[in-house]
Amino acid sequence: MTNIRLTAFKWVPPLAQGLVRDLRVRWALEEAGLPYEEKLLDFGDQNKPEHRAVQPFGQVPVYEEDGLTLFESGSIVMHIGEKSPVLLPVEPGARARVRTWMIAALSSVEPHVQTLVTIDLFFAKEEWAPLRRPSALAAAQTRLNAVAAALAEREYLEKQFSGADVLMTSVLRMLRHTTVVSDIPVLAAYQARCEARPAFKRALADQLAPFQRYAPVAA
Ligand SMILES: N[C@@H](CCC(=O)N[C@@H](CS)C(=O)NCC(=O)O)C(=O)O
Repeated sequence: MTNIRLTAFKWVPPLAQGLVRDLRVRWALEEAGLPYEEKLLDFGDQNKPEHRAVQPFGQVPVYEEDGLTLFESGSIVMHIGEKSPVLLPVEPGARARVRTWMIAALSSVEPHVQTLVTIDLFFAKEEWAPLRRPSALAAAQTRLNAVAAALAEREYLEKQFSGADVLMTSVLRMLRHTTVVSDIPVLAAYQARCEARPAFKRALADQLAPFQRYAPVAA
């Protein structure tokens, strides 16, 4: 019996498979050794009032635990971190630094990465896309080079693997349709190191499993 329930999508198109933000939460739960149940949303369910009541923007993930309901993947990973020193170290200074890198992943790096992803995956055919893309790419690269500089002398964002690496790696994964990460060897090695963790592999397999099960049948 588990008291944790994670809301995710039943199916998403291949371009989003392995990237949907419930993966961050699954990964954190696996690292913490916490079992959970899934609640899988059908297409359109995210806009129903019952889902909007728990996720105001009609998105996933949603995390439920003993009457506590959370949205925002970063907040959820921080909450799970409170239960596991693998995600949030015990020493107060290290704990604060991990939180700092978690926020950095989500507020200093992800927005630039998301801008590039949005142009490439959703607006590539727009007349303005070739004009906007170079500056979006440059902004993402500037932030990623700064992360690479921080990682030059160490394997993880803090001394040991933490929830900050869950979030930063998840952000780097969003660029899988480009060579932006592989062009920065320190970052590529860091992403590979984090993704080699058994907890990540289990989380990814668990996100992908329903997508196989519920894949639309071609007419
Ligand atoms: N800041 C939110 C973003 C959540 C988000 O963008 N979720 C996407 C899937 S990765 C979603 O549900 N998209 C469907 C929609 O926006 O309608 C978080 O980190 O939880």
